This record gives sequence, C-alpha cells and structure tokens, in this order.
Amino acid sequence: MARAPSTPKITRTLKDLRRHIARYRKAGETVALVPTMGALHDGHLTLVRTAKQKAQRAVVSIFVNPTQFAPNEDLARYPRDEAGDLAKLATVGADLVWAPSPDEMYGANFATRIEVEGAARGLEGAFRPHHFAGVATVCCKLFSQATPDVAIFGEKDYQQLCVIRQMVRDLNLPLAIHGVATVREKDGLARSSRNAYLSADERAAAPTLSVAIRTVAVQVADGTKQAAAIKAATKALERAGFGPIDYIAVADAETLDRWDPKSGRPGRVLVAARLGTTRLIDNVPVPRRKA
Ligand code: PAJ
Repeated sequence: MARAPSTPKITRTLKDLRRHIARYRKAGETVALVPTMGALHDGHLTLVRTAKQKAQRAVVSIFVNPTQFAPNEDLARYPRDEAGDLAKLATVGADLVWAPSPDEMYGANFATRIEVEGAARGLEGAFRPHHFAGVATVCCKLFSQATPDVAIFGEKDYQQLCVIRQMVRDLNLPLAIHGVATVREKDGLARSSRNAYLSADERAAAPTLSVAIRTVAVQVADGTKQAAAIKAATKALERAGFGPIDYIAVADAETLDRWDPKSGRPGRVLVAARLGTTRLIDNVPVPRRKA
C-alpha cells in the first residue's frame, strides 16, 4: 500500500545515510536518487515524482556543490531555503533528504577529480572550464554514497545529462540514468532556481529565450541553414535585451558535436545567454521530420 506523504527524513552524515539505505535494501526496496542544489521548484519536484515511479524509495540530495562554481560565479548568492525545500518535498513523497555539509562531502585532503571529455568539451564546457569536472565528481560521489538503482536528471541541463550518461557508461557505474523533459512556466520560460535573480523587466523579457531556440529548431528541421537560423535568433535575443549571448548551437543530441541534418540522428538546439547579471540556459529538440 502507498505510504501517506509526510516530511522526509533528513540526514547530514554519510554514516546515517548508509544506515537508511541499508534499511531500504534489507526490506528489498529499490532506490532512486535525485541530485539537486536545493531552492527547489516544480522542475525538481517533477524529478522526484518520476523517482517515485521508478523506485520504491526516493532519495533527494541537496548540496550546493562548491567545486562546480568558478570564483566569479554565484556560489555565495546561490538561493538556499532548506525549510521550504523540505515542505515541498513532503508534497511529492520524497523519503529521505541527503544534505551533507561541504566538509562531510569533501573532507580535508580531497584530491580526486573526474574529467569527462567528449560531451563535456564544448558549449558550457568552453565557457565554464572546470564546471563539468565538479559536477561529474560530485555525482560520482553521490552515486557511491546513496548506491541508487536509478538517478533522475532534468533535460533542462541537457549537456550535464549527456556528461553524466557518458561517465556512467565509461566507468561501468551500476545504475541507470533517467532524463526528464524540461518543466516550463506558462510563458515557456524553463523553471530554474536562478530565475529568482531576474528583475520584473528581465522576467518579462526572459521567455524570448525559449521562443528563439524553438524557432531555430523548427527552421533547421525544415532545411534552413544553421548559420542563418542562429543569426536571426541572436538578433531576436539582442532586441529583447539579452547579451552577451555565449552560444546558440545546433548539436547532435548524443555527442553534442555539430548536428548534420543529413545524418538522420536527433538534434538539439542549446543556448546560454545573459540577461542583466543572470546567465540563463535552455535547450529544445529539433523536431523530427518524415523523410
Ligand atoms: P540543480 O540546478 O539544482 O538541478 C537539479 C536537477 O534538476 C538537475 O537534473 C536539473 O536538470 C533538474 N532541473 C532543473 N530545472 C529543471 C526544469 N525546469 N525541468 C526539469 N528538470 C529541471 O543540476 C544541478 O543542480 C547540479 O549540477 C547537480 C546535478 C545537483 C550536481 O551538483
């Protein structure tokens, strides 16, 4: 019988986490992990709902991982609201929250880094050189701490999802990775903890980002040259007040190399652009056209 939703248990030490996981395993239960940095919104909650469908126990990690932020990035001002997060997680039936301190996660003499190549190299990797090593290393640790059967990630961070899949494949990590479609506001803006940084005017302009990449996706599917579609989208974003625009790219959905429309492989349009002081990212699939 389904358990009634209640506030999830919170654990802050690896020893305690392992005790909970051992109890689930002893009862023959499967475990899904949802890695997050907190400041939870409906996108995260959708991942937790998916976790509950994929396994009997949903474990959510909340850890603002310092190693994936560059010194000039927003680590210090990254939104944090643990009480609010726990209340939201109660509504979706999360069983356990893993919220270690940076010391509990990394200890004093931490000296290991997982560097994924391939999918991690371009796009975000070019603008945030150490970002994916930080993400891959912490996710690998989270996987070996919580030993889930499956981990749930959002397509919102599409390149991150590709990097995690690559790492899991390459290192034979014994879990499945499940991707979930991006959850959006009614006006199309992808839900993000960083949307909280936007002023009222910026928030009004922000949906242009998803409109621009959707337009590129439809155009390249219909045979428009990628460079022309990207140029028009860049102009539309600049008119709406975005800038600098770090990239708009049409990529192979798996390798993230440049997409060849003749390859028959799925494509993805990805963007990163600044609106005021906030850097937003988004992506959409290239629609499949019948040959
Ligand atoms: P965070 O930005 O908190 O995101 C946690 C997870 O929620 C990621 O898998 C992300 O893709 C997903 N997510 C965020 N917004 C979403 C949306 N609008 N729709 C669907 N899914 C969404 O990504 C990270 O944290 C970190 O890099 C982490 C993986 C936890 C490693 O530190």
